[in-house]
Amino acid sequence: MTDFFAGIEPVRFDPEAPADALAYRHYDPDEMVGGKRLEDQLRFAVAWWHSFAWPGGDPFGGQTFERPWFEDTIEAAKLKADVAFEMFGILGQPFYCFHDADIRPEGANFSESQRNFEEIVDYLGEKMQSAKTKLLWGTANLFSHRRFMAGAATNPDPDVFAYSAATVKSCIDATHKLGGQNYVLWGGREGYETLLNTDLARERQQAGRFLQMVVDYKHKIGFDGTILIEPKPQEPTKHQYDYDVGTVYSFLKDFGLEGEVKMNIEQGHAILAGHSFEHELALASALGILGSIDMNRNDYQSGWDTDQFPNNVPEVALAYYEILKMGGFTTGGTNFDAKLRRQSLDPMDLVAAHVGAMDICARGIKAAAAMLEDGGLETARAERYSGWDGAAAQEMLKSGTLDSIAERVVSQDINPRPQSGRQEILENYVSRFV
Ligand code: XUL
Ligand code: CO
Repeated sequence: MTDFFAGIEPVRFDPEAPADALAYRHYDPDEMVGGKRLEDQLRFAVAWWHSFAWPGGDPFGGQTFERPWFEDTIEAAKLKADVAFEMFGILGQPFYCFHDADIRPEGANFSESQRNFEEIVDYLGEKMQSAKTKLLWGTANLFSHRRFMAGAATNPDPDVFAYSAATVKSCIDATHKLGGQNYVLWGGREGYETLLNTDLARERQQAGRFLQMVVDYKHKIGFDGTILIEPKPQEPTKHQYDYDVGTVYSFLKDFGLEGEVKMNIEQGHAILAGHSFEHELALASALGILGSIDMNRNDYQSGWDTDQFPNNVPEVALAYYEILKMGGFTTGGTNFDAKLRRQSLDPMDLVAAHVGAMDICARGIKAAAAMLEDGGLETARAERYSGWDGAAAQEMLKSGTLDSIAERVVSQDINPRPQSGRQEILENYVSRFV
């Protein structure tokens, strides 16, 4: 036991807890919601990087957090793992996620980094034997080290492509070994700062080949988790190739991977792309590629990826509505890719942030389940499109031609009568649940 969380007890569901007590007031893991236990429906995960590796910097200042494991040594990495699993014990959430660089010290070369990584992966494996926490996904950090400054798979230098391929291989191996349920690729620097020095067509080809290699390797080693791409339009690069769900889908089609790869959709990234979270979820669901979510929001004033814990029930409810509508998560879950504000120095801040976020998600998904069960939105949608249920409309869609349709418009004097979209009525409806 470390003393990092000294005095903080495991958090329990207690809707009657005193106002200043740390408790889940809405998240009861055993409550049945939408036909499943809430824990199995939400599938919460803690992100290693923000919670245990991030030092609290911003563009104007460096580290604000002082953590006893902030050293690049194996001993410190093990201490960090001890503290992480202590927090998992306090929160009781079922999953966690990591990048290679979050958990191991960087070595002098690839082989040394790999040895460090393997040692810590084994350490995590041992800890997981006595903890209930499982691995939702692993991923490779191909964006922090300076070698990746011009991209990983899309780098102009083939040696960086090779180094990245070796790194991803080792991260898939580790994810497989730890029983991870997904493997995520977020192309943090797979994009460009300026087109003046960029061969966009070539970089896109490299990214496609890289992803084909990832999928081939997954099958080769028998990893049956889901490969997920996490779209983001920009930051850190000015333009990122995995811009949004629609862009990534056309990329997958281009490289024959649409049946192999799904999406990990992050709330804040959707907003950066000029969409709502529910738009990205609804589109991915319609395309059959909705896999998992990163449930962290941006500050709407700063317009940047501030990775804040969720705190807005109506937003969260509309997101879970799309997830429940598709039948819920399979291998995916709700990862808090969220960091504290840099003044939130105390261990208690870290625990309270997750507890609050889990409660917000519980409220959101319960509202979503109630809306889905009530069926008001689906009935309204069905009514709005009911004209398409008729045989003539279906026939037109299937085998109509512009000239045959034009003939019918004239012969039947088709003269459309505009109908109300009933937006305010539907907004009032949603407000009753959230
Ligand atoms: C960055 C981001 C990443 C990915 C994993 O914006 O979301 O943390 O989730 O690499
Ligand atoms: Co993310």
